[in-house]
Amino acid sequence: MTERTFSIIKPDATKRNLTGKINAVIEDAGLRIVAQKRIRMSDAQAKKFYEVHSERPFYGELVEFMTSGPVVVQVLEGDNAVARYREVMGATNPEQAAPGTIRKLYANNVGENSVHGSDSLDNAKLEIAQFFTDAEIVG
Ligand code: DAT
Ligand code: MG
Repeated sequence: MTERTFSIIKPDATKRNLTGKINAVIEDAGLRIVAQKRIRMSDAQAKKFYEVHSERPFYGELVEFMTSGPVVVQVLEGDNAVARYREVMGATNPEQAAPGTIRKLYANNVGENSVHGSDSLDNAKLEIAQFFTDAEIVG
């Protein structure tokens, strides 16, 4: 089934000029970038986006990291895009990520792990709506 998922290229990756390389992995995997913009996430945006992790010990560090530099927010479209992008990203901890995945290739560590991808179709819809209007998504 054709789906849309939400992606973020995180500050550790934009800082190392890896946006194009990561986009190449995404496109080579058969996912289409149907919306994309480079933004600086505000403290309020990052806190809201990661609210589900607010009780975790790394929440403060995570919000600080996500606001530490530019990010590229994206909408990806394709067959089973939510699960497919999770595969392409690799495990949260790059040490556990499979060869060829974005995190294996580029992540610094479990915190600075280069990319975000939605973990369910429902969350994808909510996350896309936090950063894009319908008119900004061109399929
Ligand atoms: P994912 O990004 O693979 O969906 P998650 O939703 O469990 O992983 O966590 C969200 C982000 O929080 C993750 O990409 C990086 C950070 N994070 C997760 N576990 C962490 C840990 N043990 N130490 C530091 N940061 C962590
Ligand atoms: Mg997650």
